[in-house]
Amino acid sequence: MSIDRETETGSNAMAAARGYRRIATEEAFATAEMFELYRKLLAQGEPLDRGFHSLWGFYLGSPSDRARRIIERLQHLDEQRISDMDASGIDVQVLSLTSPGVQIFDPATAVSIARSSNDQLAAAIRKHPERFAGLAAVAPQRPAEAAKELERGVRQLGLRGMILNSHTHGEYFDDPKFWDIFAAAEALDVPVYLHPNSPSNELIGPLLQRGLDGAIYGFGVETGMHLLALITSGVFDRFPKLKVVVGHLGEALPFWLFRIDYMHRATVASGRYAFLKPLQRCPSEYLRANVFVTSSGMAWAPAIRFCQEVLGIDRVLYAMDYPYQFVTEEVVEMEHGPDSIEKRRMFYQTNAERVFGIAPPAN
Ligand code: 1DF
Ligand code: MN
Repeated sequence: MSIDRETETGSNAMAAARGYRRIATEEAFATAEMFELYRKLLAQGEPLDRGFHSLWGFYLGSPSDRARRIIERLQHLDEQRISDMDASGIDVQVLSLTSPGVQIFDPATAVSIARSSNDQLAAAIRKHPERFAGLAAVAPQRPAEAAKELERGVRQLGLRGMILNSHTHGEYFDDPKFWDIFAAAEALDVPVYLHPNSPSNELIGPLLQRGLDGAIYGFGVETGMHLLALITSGVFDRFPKLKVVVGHLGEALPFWLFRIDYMHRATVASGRYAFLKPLQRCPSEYLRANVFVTSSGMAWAPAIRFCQEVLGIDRVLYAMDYPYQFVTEEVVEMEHGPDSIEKRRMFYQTNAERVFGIAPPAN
């Protein structure tokens, strides 16, 4: 029996004893090829994107333990990653190309790196089909080609949806020029994971000055605003079956729902912005109908329970955010306390199986 088979059997046995698998849904990888291009962008004089330089200037330039461990782990798509999963009790990782993925590149480079990273991801999944699933990277710089690459990723490579890393050179997906991408996701019935990016050049100023542009808060400001902008743009009226997955417990939006509903209604009714159009439903209804949230980076039971209460128990999924927040003790956060095994199973396993179309284990 090979080492692979042994660890897969080990993970199956533990999941059976526990009563469910743990599926982690926002888990990052990178390719050597992409990092080489990131290094070239960083070496150019005037930064094209200040957030990119802040984030990747740190990870690819810092001698700190954190940066070096993360850069190494991002590039593991084989036994080393699986041994980290075994050590932390993760049965399945849903993998996606780390942020901003190809969205920082020129259009032609973005298209080509998206394809090759999807091929590399699919090869890793073929080798470890019980442990890995994946989301396609696409180049929004070319929306029609992004739609085609999603289709190839889903139909030919077996990927379970797509990842979009918030803004692309300051452009947001509420712009209808990108909506071919959403049309494709809806038609293929696969989810779009709206993952953070560093705030765009227009948003980042005061955050960067204070060292708050990263995952501590800037990511959430950028990505929560982006999700709200999608909702208010009417994208879910246009694509009512579109499913969007958002990490970090919905980038704070669940906590804001009451105020957003009230103020959206008041703002539209007063005609304050001609372009802010009435929607078929109130903003919170789209969050409950079209959005799923994951617990990436938010291993905190009160916040997770709040989301389960206001969004629904079927809309909150487990995620770790490996390797950026690889903390074994955090994995079992929702296994303390009074929740039933059925509720835990939904959080750790079955919601992810349903949203990402991941087959339950064979036996
Ligand atoms: C960080 C966090 C970086 C997350 C990420 O991708 C990321 C970080 C570059 O801590 O710098 O995906 N995260 O989702 O929280
Ligand atoms: Mn992440």
